[in-house]
Amino acid sequence: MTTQIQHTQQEIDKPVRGLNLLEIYGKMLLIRRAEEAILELRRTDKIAGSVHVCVGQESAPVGVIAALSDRDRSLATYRGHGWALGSGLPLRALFSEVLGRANGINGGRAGSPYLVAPEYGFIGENSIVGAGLPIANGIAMGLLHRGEQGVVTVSFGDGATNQGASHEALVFAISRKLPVIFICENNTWSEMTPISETVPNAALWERAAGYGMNAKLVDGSNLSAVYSSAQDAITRARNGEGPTFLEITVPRILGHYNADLELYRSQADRDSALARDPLAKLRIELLATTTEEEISRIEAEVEAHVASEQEFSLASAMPEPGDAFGHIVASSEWNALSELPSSGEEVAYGLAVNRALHLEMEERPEVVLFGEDISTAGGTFGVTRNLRKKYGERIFDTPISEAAILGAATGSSIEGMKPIVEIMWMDFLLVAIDQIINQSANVRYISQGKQHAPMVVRMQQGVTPGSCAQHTQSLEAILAHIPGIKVGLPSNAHDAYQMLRAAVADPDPVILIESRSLYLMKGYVDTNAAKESAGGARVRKAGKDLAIITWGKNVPMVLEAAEELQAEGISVSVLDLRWLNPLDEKSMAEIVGASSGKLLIVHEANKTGGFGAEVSARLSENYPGLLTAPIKRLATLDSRIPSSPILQGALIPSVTKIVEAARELHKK
Ligand SMILES: Cc1ncc(C[n+]2csc(CCOP(=O)(O)OP(=O)(O)O)c2C)c(N)n1
Ligand SMILES: [Mg+2]
Repeated sequence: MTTQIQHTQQEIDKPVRGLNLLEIYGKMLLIRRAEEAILELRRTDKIAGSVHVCVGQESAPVGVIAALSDRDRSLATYRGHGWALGSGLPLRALFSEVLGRANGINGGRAGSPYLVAPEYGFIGENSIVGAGLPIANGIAMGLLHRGEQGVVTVSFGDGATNQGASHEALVFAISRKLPVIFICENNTWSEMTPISETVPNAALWERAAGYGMNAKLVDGSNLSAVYSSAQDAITRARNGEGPTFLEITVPRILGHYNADLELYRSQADRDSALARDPLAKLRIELLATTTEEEISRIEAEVEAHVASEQEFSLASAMPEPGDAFGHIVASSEWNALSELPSSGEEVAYGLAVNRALHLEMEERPEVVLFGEDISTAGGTFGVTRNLRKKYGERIFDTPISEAAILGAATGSSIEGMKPIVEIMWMDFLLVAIDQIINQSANVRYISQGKQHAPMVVRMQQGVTPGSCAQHTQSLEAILAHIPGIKVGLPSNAHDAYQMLRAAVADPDPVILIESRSLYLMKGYVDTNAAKESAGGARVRKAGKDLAIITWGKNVPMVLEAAEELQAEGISVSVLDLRWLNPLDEKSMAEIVGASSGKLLIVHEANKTGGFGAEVSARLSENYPGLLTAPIKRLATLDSRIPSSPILQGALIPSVTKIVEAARELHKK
C-alpha cells in the first residue's frame, strides 16, 4: 500500500489518462486509517505534542502524487502525513516518528509536523505557514540544473495564501519559469478563523492568475479532476512552460489539531464538510465498477496493515538522550589559516570578493549567483561586476523578494547546487530571516544529515556617514546565536577572498557579513594561497600588556589604535575573530593569556546581547584563572542609529575611544 508510485518510462514520457480508482481508494483509506490511529495514540498520550490531520483532504496528495514520477519532489505543511505516505514513506517509519521512536523516519527529531523523507522524494513538511513555497522554487531550480525535467509540488493551506513568503514565491516562480505546482488545499479554515472572514470574496487561484500564472480551481471531491489537473500542470512544467497554481477545494472534517474543540465552528459547517468527504464519495463511485467484496477486501487489508505497523512502532525503542546531538553542522573543525600576504598584488576588499566569485564560478558548474541588482548592474557596491558577461544566466537578478531569494537558495542547495546569494543590506535580512533561522539552519539536523543546505549568503552591514537607522545595524549576534549556520566577518581583502572560498567549500549554510565601509580598502591578496575551511581567528598583532579581540569593520581601527598605544608604551595584542561560528575559543584564550590576562572587546554592534558578551562569557566560564582584570567591552551604545555623522560618532567605537578604553584597562 505504501510503496512509491512507480512509472514506466513510457508513462513518464506520455502520462496515462485514467486512474485505477480502487488503488487510489486504498491509498486514501490508508491515510485516513493511519491518521485515525495517530489521533487515538495522541488521545492516550502515547504521542507528545500537537498533531494536524488531513481527514477529508486525502484526495489532494493522493490525486496529485498519482500523476508524479520518481524524479519529482513534494513539499507539504504540518498537515502533511498524506503527502509523506503518498510519496512512499513506509507507515511504520511515520508511526515511529510521531511516537518519538529511534527508528522513526527522522529519529524522533521531527515528530508529526516537520517530517522529512528525501529518500522518497518528500522534501518535507513545514511548520511555518507559507515557508515551503520559496523552498520549492529552489528545489525546482536544482531539478532544472540536473536536466531531468523533474517537477516540484508544494502544498499549503488557504491561510498560507495571505503570507508574504507565498506571494514572493509565486512571483519568483513566474520570473524564473520554474517547474513548480503550487497546490492550495482550500479547506476554508485557517486554524480557527474562516478565510471568508479575513479575506471576504477572495478567489485564491485568481490571485495567482493575477500574477500571470497558469491557475485553476479544482474540486477536491472529484479524484479524476484532481489527477487530470495535476497531469496538465506537470506536462506544462516538464515542457518548460512554468508554474501552475491549483486551488483544490477540500473539506476539513475535523478540527485544526488534535485538541481543537471547535467551539468556534457551527454544526452546520461540520455537517457540510462531512457530507463532502471525498473518501465516502469515492467508495460510492467505485461500486459502479467494483464489487462490495473487492472494496471490503482492500479495506480489511488496509486495516490489518495499519494495526500491524502501529504495533511494530509501539514496540520500537525510544531514542537515547545522546541522540539529540549531532548533525547540527557537518564539521566545526578548520584547517590552518593562510598567511596574510605582505607583498604582491594590492586589491580592494570588494574586488577581492569579486575575484573569489569569478574563481568559484569558473571551477564549479553548480555555483549560481542571484540577488537584487547583482547581474548586469554588478551590485549596489560593484562587488559582482563583470560576472554576467562571462557567466550569463548563471548570475541573475531577482524580484525584490528576500524570502524568495533565501528560500530558493535553501532549496537549490538541498538539490545539489551551490547558490551564492546576496542580500543587499543586513537590515533587509530581517524581512526574511525565517528562511535562515527556521528553514536552512534546520535542514541537516531534522533529516539527520540526509539533507543539507550548503548555501552561501553574502551581505554587508555597519554605520557609514549619513546612513539611516534602517541601513546601519550590525546584527551578527542574531545569526551567531543560531546553531546550524556558520557566520564570518572578513576584515581585510585577503580574508574576504579566502573566507568566501571557504564558505563555498562548506557543506552547510554560511553567512558572510562584509563591511560596506571596507569595500574600497586595499590590501594584499594571495590568490594562490591554500584553501581554508570555515573557522579560525587570526592574530594581527602580538603584545604583552593587554589583548583586544575584535572582528569585521573594527579590525583596521583597532590596529590603528594599537599603533598609537604602542607609541605610548602600551603593548597591545590584537585578535581578529573572523568567524563567530565556529568560534576559535582556543586562540581567544591564548592571546589573553599572553597579554597579562587583560581583555578589551571591540565591536560596532550594540553592547547589550552583542557577540562580545559571548566572548566574555566563554573566557570566564571555560578558562578560570585566565583573567587578571574584569573584561572591558567597547561597543555601540544601546541606541538607535542616527543619520548625522556627528550623532553617529557619539555612539559608535572610534580609534580614539579604543585608545581610551585600552588605557583604562591597562591601569587596572
Ligand atoms: C508564520 C506562521 N504564522 C502562524 C502560524 C500558526 N498557524 C499554524 S497553522 C495556521 C493556520 C494555517 O491555515 P491554512 O494555511 O489554511 O492551513 P490549514 O491549517 O487549514 O491546513 C496558523 C495560523 C504558523 N505556524 N506560522
Ligand atoms: Mg486552511
